[in-house]
Amino acid sequence: MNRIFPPDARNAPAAVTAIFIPLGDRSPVAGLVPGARFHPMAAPPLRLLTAVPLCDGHDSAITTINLELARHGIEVIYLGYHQSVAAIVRAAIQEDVNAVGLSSYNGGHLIFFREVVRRLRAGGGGDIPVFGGGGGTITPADARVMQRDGVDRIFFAGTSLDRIMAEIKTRYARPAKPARKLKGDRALARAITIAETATFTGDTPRSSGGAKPRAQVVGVAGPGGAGKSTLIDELTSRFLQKIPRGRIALLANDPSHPGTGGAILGDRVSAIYAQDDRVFFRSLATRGSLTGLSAAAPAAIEILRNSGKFDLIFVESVGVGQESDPFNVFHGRKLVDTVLYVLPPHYGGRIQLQKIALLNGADLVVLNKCDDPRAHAAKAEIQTRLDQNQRGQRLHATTAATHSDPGVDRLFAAIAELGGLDPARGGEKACQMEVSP
Ligand code: B12
Ligand SMILES: Nc1nc2c(ncn2[C@@H]2O[C@H](COP(=O)(O)OP(=O)(O)OP(=O)(O)O)[C@@H](O)[C@H]2O)c(=O)[nH]1
Ligand SMILES: [Mg+2]
Repeated sequence: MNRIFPPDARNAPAAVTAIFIPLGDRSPVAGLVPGARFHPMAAPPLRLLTAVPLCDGHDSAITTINLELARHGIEVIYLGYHQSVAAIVRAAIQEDVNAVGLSSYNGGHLIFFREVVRRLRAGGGGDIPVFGGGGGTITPADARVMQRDGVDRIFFAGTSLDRIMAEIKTRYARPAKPARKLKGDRALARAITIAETATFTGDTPRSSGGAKPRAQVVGVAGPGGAGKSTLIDELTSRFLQKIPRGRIALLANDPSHPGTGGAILGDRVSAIYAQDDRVFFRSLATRGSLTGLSAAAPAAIEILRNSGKFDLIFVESVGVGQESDPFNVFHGRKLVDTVLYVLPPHYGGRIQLQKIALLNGADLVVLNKCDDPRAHAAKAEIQTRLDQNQRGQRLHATTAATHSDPGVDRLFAAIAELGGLDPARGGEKACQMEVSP
């Protein structure tokens, strides 16, 4: 069965592309945010979560707002439309955002916003302000009721984008302080925020110390659009099926815009299986790091590993180039236990394959998009390239766009075997799966 994507999954890449389009004097090139630069900066960028509630397909307003936020140097984690209260609250807590912005046109705003505030409070995120808008569907009288229910701010029809941006920047800019009272995923999320801030301001992030590490960390790299996020999501579904009592963490790196410093962190949009409390998903913007990972990724990996809460951790790099080595395979200490390199069938030809350094260093190599007619020839070409390495690397062929692809099953089995995923902790079948095709 083909994967059923939230329809907005198609919008996320478009939105990312759109922030690169020159728009006259509003273009990043023309300096929409004068003086925006990555280093040094007094404060790290604001991180906001945005979404549209359940039973609401009006996403054109939030798309406009998202792009404007990114142009103003803000990092936006966009969840998409038709989102439940539970999904919004889980994401807000795991992403440790400065605030949650909702765009609601379905008429259910009084109840929906109140429920988000209530569940945030119940889940340890009561300090995360909730704001939003819905054009003329939210009246000033409604807004007064909503504010009494704990909603921070409603922006009405006719408010200029400049005013909205200025207000968001002043209202929600607050430094993330270490908070000892935080518990569970919020405490973990805050530790990552602190490490991210420390890296950004040039301080050395503190090691989290803590419990005995047991997680297997798998770094996933590959060119932009190869299907890394989709594949990780399908592997997450295998984990949830095979290891019923385990937990999995996903650390998704996405690029910051070099001109504005803003970002639309879109990997979460295609993470269908992250809607489960056994999945911890955290997005990181690269904030000027050109390695393929945020400079805070090593600290974040250490925090997740040392938390002792996870059996498996996937770290997704941004789309990487031929010489990239995001997980430090060739120099110094490898950042992850296993490196998985994903290629689509349209990589070029033999010469391009020769140039991809990570094909020498990867533990697992995947040809994804095997539903593409070019995959047949690509399989033979890549396997020949791997044979030349004389490391016994075997190529995995997957079609991550389908829900029950046997290639993904085999890949998960290989990962489970490499990481010694313990079936006793959760699944009698976990390590009995077939490893070879
Ligand atoms: C565009 C539109 C559509 C488009 C949506 C396209 C899309 N992908 O979003 C289409 C044509 C598809 C559509 C369909 C429908 N629509 Co319609 N739609 C509108 C319309 C004309 C504009 C909404 C809009 O995007 N405005 C642009 C934004 C940028 O401006 P704004 O709304 O003034 O918002 C301001 C602030 O509130 C703020 N803001 C808004 N959100 C947020 C969020 C954050 C975080 C922040 C900071 C600020 C902010 O930004 C703006 C700044 O000035 C409104 C009517 C109207 N004039 O509002 C109806 C309207 C919302 N639609 C309506 C209806 C009924 C429908 C349909 C059910 C119609 C039908 N029978 O099929 C469907 C449902 C679609 C669905 N699946 O949910 C009704 C809703 C009635 C209600 N809730 O009581 C409205 C009000 C029209 C009406 N008067 O009847 N719609
Ligand atoms: N045909 C086909 N499309 C796929 C497959 N896997 C993923 N896709 C599609 O490829 C596009 C990119 O997928 P992503 O998973 O976002 O790719 P990515 O490598 O994470 O992209 P970046 O994070 O932007 O580098 C999406 O439209 C997916 O639906 C596949 O096996 N076959
Ligand atoms: Mg991705």
